[in-house]
Amino acid sequence: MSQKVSDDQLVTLEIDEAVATITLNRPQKRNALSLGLIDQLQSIFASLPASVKVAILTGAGDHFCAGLDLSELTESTSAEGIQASMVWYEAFRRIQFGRVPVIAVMHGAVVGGGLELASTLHIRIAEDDAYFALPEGQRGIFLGGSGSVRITKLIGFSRVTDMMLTGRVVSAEEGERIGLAHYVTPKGQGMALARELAERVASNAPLSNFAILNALPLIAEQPMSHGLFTESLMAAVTQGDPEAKERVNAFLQKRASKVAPV
Ligand code: 1HE
Repeated sequence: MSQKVSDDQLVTLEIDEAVATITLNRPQKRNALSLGLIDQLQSIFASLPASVKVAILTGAGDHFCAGLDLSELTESTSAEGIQASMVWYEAFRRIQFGRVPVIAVMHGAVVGGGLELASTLHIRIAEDDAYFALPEGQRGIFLGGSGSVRITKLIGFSRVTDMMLTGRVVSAEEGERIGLAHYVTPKGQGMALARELAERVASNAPLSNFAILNALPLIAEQPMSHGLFTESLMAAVTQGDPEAKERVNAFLQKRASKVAPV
């Protein structure tokens, strides 16, 4: 589906049946995340029609995202900095704990706040020219878009410490190995894989996808006894749904696909 994009559209949206493709659209600034862009991103996620079951998020141009728009820091006070972080946190919370699973297709720079955004998303595909870095130390600042919580959950605080202290750049391949990406594809093939995965995600029962997005991260933070109790409740809710009954019967009656080896 083609569309006309105006200059003030910092994020674009295309919908093809159940799949929304959302694109950071500020390539001249390497998709740097200004507060205006974060605001548009949040609005787009909030306004997705019910027909959309999965989203793909990517960046226009040669890079996924160059992180925080550093031009916003030149005049800002510490108090304004805290407020800006709160805006990012709220936008990212709504994306991570939303209705719609989001698949990232990353290429070029995925740095600073761009990696914080990526770590908020549910499935991450890196094209083989993608690279990850946390140059906050070099800029004299600190993670401020949830990275010290979300990125450390993905790769551990020790690796984040190394990346931040040394400015180390992590390749797509290493990123996949340590957990920054789930998949690596050759350059230009990330969207094709994302569409294939999106179809699979969209074919799940909506209640299962809800549980994966909302219960799984909460359970991961709970002590074992609480986690197991929460899991049992979520399992019971999903199992009791008519859609689960139909899907289980379909398998038992040999109407559903089997799990096949790769
Ligand atoms: C920017 C930004 C930005 C580019 N904020 N304007 N992030 C960083 O420290 C990464 C900074 N960016 C870079 O290292 C490079 O720009 C890239 C490796 C991403 C891309 O390089 P390149 O050669 O393709 O582009 P460029 O020539 O460096 O940039 C093109 C333009 O984008 C240029 O502006 P112009 O007016 O001279 O054309 C750049 O100034 C501009 N630009 N990146 C503002 N980030 C919530 S806390 C999170 C904290 C962080 O994210 S810290 C990490 C910030």
